[in-house]
Amino acid sequence: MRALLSIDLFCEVIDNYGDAGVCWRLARALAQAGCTLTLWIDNPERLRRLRPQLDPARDAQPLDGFTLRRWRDPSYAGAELVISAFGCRLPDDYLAAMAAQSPPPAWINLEYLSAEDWVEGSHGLPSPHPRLPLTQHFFFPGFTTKSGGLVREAGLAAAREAFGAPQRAALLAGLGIDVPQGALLVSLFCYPGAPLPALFEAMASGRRVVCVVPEGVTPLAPPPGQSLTQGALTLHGLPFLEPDVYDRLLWSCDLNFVRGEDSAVRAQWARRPFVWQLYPQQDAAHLDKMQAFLDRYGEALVPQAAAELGHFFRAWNGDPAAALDWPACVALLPTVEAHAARWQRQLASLDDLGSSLVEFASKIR
Ligand code: TRH
Repeated sequence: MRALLSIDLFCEVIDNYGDAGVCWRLARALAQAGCTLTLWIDNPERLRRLRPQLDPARDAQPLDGFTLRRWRDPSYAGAELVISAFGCRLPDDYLAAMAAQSPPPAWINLEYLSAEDWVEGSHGLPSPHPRLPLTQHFFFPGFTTKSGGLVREAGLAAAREAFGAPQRAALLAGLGIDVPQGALLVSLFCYPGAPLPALFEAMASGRRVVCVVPEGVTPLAPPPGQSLTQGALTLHGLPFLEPDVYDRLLWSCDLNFVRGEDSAVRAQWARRPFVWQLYPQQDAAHLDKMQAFLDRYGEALVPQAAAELGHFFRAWNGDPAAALDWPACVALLPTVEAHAARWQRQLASLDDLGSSLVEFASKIR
């Protein structure tokens, strides 16, 4: 990372855990890299699901190397980089104070993750403020050198490398997960619209599967600590895990169903096969986003495997033209597993999002 910066990062929680999760993860990575960072979040209660040690009643507190503040009348205190996550609007007096600074801070709008081609043309584009002498720049995470890359904190690769069979066994024992010989271990994190009954029915009549489901994902799964077996399928309820534990669960599974943005990125760092349910959008726009990702992800797969994986993704994401073929998905796993490791290496060769942000901010300031 080029230069150490002071950073204000603003996060407005819209729904679910992704807004808070992405911002927390980025804040932690930038703090690890030596930046002095304040994360202003309007809903610290939501972040508490991920970081149970935080106290939402406090206006300011240290967390994971940065300062967490409730977003309430923020005052600009000279940060060199200001990041508005996902287009959130900064208060006028805060903007006026930014504009009064000489030179003004670099100001970045951190956008949602997408593999679509237009991202490369929009990444880094300036957007002058209509009244103030300030310019905001659009910054896109992504999968290519023409984007900002993905959050990859220091130590992730080493931790993943050091996680072998004994660590996996200890993790699963600690979570009360029993995987019989020859069974597939699958983690499930999805939106309510996912075709779960069809998936569970297919799993129940195929190869033995242990499907672990964090609390709050679906009422079809048993509560944390309990299991339910039907045919070849055992559903096992888990608590909502702390992010670093969730990572290790992703590293441990034969297949991970993930959703939204942040869990999908973690599944890619996990080097394991995954199925991604995108955040549902109006007019099925998420299907275009999904296809754009599949086009990139599937480039180095043999065409038939890429087509079959694409078919399963489409069915899982609600494309009525695709049927959910679980046996085909299981048959693909060895091929996709080898591919997932190649894909992870490709992503790891890109600059990570935190480094790209700091580099970009140093250039535009
Ligand atoms: O919760 P999400 O659906 O968040 C979504 C998306 O970010 C979406 O793009 C955005 O528009 C919307 O929010 C507002 O899914 P996501 O992004 O995977 O975030 C979940 C976070 O929760 C992620 O940081 C992983 C974490 N997690 C845990 O830490 N422990 C767990 O047990 C589980 C299941 C998830």
